Amino acid sequence: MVSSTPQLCNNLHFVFIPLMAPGHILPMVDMAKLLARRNVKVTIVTTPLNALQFKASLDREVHQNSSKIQIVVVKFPNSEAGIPQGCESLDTLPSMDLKENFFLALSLMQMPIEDLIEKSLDPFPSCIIYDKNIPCVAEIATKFNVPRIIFDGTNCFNLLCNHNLYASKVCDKFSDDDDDQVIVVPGLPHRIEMRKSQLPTLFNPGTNQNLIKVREKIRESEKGAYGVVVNSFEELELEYVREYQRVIGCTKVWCLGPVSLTNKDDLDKAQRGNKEFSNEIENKYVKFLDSWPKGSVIYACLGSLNRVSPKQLIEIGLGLEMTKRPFIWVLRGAYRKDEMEKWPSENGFEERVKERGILIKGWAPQILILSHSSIGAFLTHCGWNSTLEGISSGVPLITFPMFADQFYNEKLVVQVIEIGVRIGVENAVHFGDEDKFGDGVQVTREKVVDAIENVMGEGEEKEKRRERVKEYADLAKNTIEEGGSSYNNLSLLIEDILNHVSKVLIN
Ligand SMILES: *[C@@H]1O[C@H](CO)[C@@H](O)[C@H](O)[C@H]1NC(C)=O
Ligand SMILES: *[C@@H]1O[C@H](CO)[C@@H](O)[C@H](O)[C@H]1NC(C)=O
Ligand SMILES: CC(=O)N[C@H]1CO[C@H](CO)[C@@H](O)[C@@H]1O
Repeated sequence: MVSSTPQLCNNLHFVFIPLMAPGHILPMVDMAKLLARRNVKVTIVTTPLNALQFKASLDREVHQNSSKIQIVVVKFPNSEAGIPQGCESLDTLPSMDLKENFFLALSLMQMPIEDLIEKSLDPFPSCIIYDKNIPCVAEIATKFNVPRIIFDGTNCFNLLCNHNLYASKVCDKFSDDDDDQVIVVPGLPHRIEMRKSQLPTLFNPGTNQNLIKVREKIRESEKGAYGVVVNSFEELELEYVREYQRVIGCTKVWCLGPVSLTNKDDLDKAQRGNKEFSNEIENKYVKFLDSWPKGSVIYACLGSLNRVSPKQLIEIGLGLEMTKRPFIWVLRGAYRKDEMEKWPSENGFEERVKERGILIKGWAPQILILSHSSIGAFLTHCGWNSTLEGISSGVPLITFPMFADQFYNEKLVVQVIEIGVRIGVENAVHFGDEDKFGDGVQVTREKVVDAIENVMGEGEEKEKRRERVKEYADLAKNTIEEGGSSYNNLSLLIEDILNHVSKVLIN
């Protein structure tokens, strides 16, 4: 076991290379902390501006827990890739037309990262854990003969759906005009029906040839990975973990989540991902939440990359108003943001709801809010990190998926683990398609109210759903403690790399 070989363990060095986008970096930083707490040296490689985002939280970690974790920065190739200075992450790109440039920047980081590995990382890396969206790491790992492990950022349900759809080629039978037809995802324990447009871009490649090439490269580079680490846990989706492990054969699957539970104390919860977050604002939210009864407040947040049209967002706001229930509504959105930020005051909304509603126009301390006992429902875009944070906090979900893996996550939440209710989104809104559906309203205020009542109201089914999500929250807490499956998987991962390193040494 790990503990019986302390010297070797002392020589282990895991290198993390996260994708520069908050939803991707934060879970990887948490995973890195978990490893460092097991006495394994960890280096997180990122760019200067991204490093600033989690530096405070890491400093505290070093101070309080483990000095075995460090950040090493590599310059972001702004000018070489044609991306404005000051922008080093996917969510701060001034326009999504620059997405291609962003992927170019990632590939340009290959050389500097190789340099770093060759000249400055000590001990020499035992393995690299990286975001699959940075496919050049496959070449780096091959060059240095280091095992590479993919961090995927989703769950095994997702991975299995993609794998089975891809392998069976069922999507090829459907053209884009066939969007009313449902595709049944083959080989799953549940009957999961999807429309083609709701599937990730892998199956809806669009027309940008360069992006299609990038995606193919990513898909290609997934082959030959040593393993996959997943921010999920076996108690949540055991059938799917087992089946995914079975279909991908010798690539190992370690479920290590929910990694956000590493941040136990409130200061860390609030500070996560935001260096400037102040106690004053935190106190304001906590005071508001303290003033409402248990399970009575709605938390609505559609994520940092949301593509919802202003008209649709307004419909959500008016729905929240109609419920007469207290709420916290996070309005940070990437699409036509300025327009939307003016609406609450110009329309009089802010004034009308001021006794029972808080609007957050910037970053929100999501874990801090969700883990407060007065939160009774979470209206979410179903990004995986948010979904998992909701589940881990024992809060039932109202699902409003938009694109990428979000429709899969909706199925998992509503149909597989049955802890949420659909709000009724039918059409995916991919980047660039925001105005495709007329004024962009898919979900009326009445539907918003219905879904909220369906989750928060009285009744046996609703009560059961609330109990179920509380049970999953307990399982989530236990799984990362000693004896839990995620805790065990982390031990097994360390042990596996240790064995691998010793074999390489012997040969
Ligand atoms: C330090 O680790 C313990 C558990 O190992 C955890 O409860 C605590 O929150 C950690 N401290 C910080 C600052 O993360
Ligand atoms: C993760 O842990 C479970 C049991 O807790 C085990 O069945 C599974 O094989 C482990 N995964 C890996 C890749 O070792
Ligand atoms: C804890 C964490 O990583 N939360 C992030 C999850 O993703 C949303 C965006 O989709 C961010 O706003 C959260 O900060």
